[in-house]
Amino acid sequence: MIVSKQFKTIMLVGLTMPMTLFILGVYNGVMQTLYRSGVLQRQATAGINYYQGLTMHGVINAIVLTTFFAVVFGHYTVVHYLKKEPPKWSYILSMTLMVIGSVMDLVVMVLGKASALYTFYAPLQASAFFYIGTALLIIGSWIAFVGWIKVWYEWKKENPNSKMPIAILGTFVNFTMWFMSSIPVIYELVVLLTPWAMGLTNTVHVPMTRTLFWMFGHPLVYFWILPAYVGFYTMLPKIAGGKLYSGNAARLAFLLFLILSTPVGVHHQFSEGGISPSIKLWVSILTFGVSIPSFMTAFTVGASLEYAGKKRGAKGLFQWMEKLPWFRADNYLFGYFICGLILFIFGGLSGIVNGSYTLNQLVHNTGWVPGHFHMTVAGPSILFILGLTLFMFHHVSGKPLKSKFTITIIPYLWTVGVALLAHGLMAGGLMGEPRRTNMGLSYTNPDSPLYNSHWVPSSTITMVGGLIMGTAALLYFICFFKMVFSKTVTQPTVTLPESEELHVEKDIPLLLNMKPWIILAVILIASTYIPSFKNAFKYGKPVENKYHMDNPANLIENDK
Ligand code: HAS
Ligand code: CU
Repeated sequence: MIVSKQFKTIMLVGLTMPMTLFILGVYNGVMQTLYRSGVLQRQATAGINYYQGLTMHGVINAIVLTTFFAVVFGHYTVVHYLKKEPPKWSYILSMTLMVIGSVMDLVVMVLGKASALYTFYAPLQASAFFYIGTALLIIGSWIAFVGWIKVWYEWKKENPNSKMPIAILGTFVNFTMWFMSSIPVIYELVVLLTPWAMGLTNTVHVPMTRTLFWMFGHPLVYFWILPAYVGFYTMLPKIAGGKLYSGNAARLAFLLFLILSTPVGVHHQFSEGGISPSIKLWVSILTFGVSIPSFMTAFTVGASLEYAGKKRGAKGLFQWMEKLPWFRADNYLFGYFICGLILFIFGGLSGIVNGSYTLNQLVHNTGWVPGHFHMTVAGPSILFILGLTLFMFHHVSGKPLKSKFTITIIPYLWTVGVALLAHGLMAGGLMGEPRRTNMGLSYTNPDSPLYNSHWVPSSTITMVGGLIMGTAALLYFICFFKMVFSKTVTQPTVTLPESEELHVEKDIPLLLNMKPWIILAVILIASTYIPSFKNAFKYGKPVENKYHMDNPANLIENDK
């Protein structure tokens, strides 16, 4: 479909701006691995200190880039499937708020006034600009969703007998979950943290801010990955040369995410004393529950790929894997999808280790956790973002994609990097290596009394992985910006590969109506969060708190 000039401009801003910031995000990621392995034995490099860099790495890569992408991909999917642009006011206002919010975040992070990490709960404190900026970014993304809902109702009126396309269901599930789960974080940002950072209140309720953050923080990770799931179900079977094995299974998987994503946030707080063991047990069970839609995805997408391989003449149990379109420059997207899926097998399994209440005690706050999440968010999520950013920019701008060979090998190179990085982090983590620590100042520095030789090989493997990821990213930036700075040659269009379904399946009314699932989601959220907040108030209270940025101890408590 041909799109308007304004829509094209907004889409191109939404793709280019976060990708430019991503350069800084990736740089700070590579620097992390140099600090941790002991290659760098100092507090800061080029005026950016360790925690400032770690905050930029997390905020830019995991909050800014992912939110922009989810919105832009949502616009693109809605236009492709519902054949209508969202209302102009919605996409312009949404993008304006998101850009203002991200610029605010960027400025204070660069000035070193917001080194509170991407999880930003108290007692670490950032500038009020950071909290307001982050709130604007999130609220901007809600406004895009309002525009899509309007388009959906118009489409439904014109097509009363058509089902909601799977890609639209996936996008709407994602943004409904995102809206519900970002209400607590907006409350945290605007009502608790901003006045505290401005000095309008003297106290802050630390467990409360942590619980509110994680009520958002877990659904946030699904917000990163569900756009990729939309791609795995609706695009990958076609790209691989096959068909989607089951449309109903895809719909059920998305709806299960809607009900199970938010109530499990407490699994990030298993080590917190203030939350009762019964809540933790319940959350551990629900966490196993939220793995089910991913296991279903492994089955449905795996079966779709097997069908594609067999259509190409594969025989036996495994030959279909060989017959898939690996390393094909005329089908470069395949690499971005399949590499993400392969990493996610290990990312998902390590997540289940984390979710097991007792095993969590072994791995919590060790390198294992970033090992896990680099195989999820730096795996399928980022690879999908990288692949689709090239694809969407190319179509919406009408500019040619150059360096097809390089674009094709980037995901494979990136995957080798992630595999090494995650292996190093997880192996080190199992030996107790801490996360979020500038180990070059201590544990991996032979001159320090804290030196621990066991963590040198693991952090060195992590660094090699980080350098390979950095190289893949550099190649990507060259290819992407080469396209950005080239001349427009075709009309701006919106088009997506669309997979057909393999079987004609009976319609199941429950899978075609989101309302009962939204009600069930609210009930499940209440089942964990009413008792969790009761606990937070029972065992915690607002405390006075003051910091020096370079000393994360409560100076007021220490003075007493
Ligand atoms: Fe997680 C911590 C549990 C999924 C991200 N997670 C994190 C953090 C992040 C994160 C960022 O329960 C750190 C937060 C922080 O800063 O402290 N996570 C889980 C579980 C899952 C899970 C049970 N996580 C994700 C995803 C993420 C992500 C997805 C980002 C996108 N996670 C935890 C827990 C913690 C945690 C605890 C807290 C740890 C702590 O103590 O701090 C599940 O959703 C995973 C289910 C996935 C599967 C895999 C299915 C496999 C598929 C691929 C199939 C492949 C095919 C290809 C078909 C069961 C779909 C075949 C073809 C060939 C050719 C081979
Ligand atoms: Cu989680």
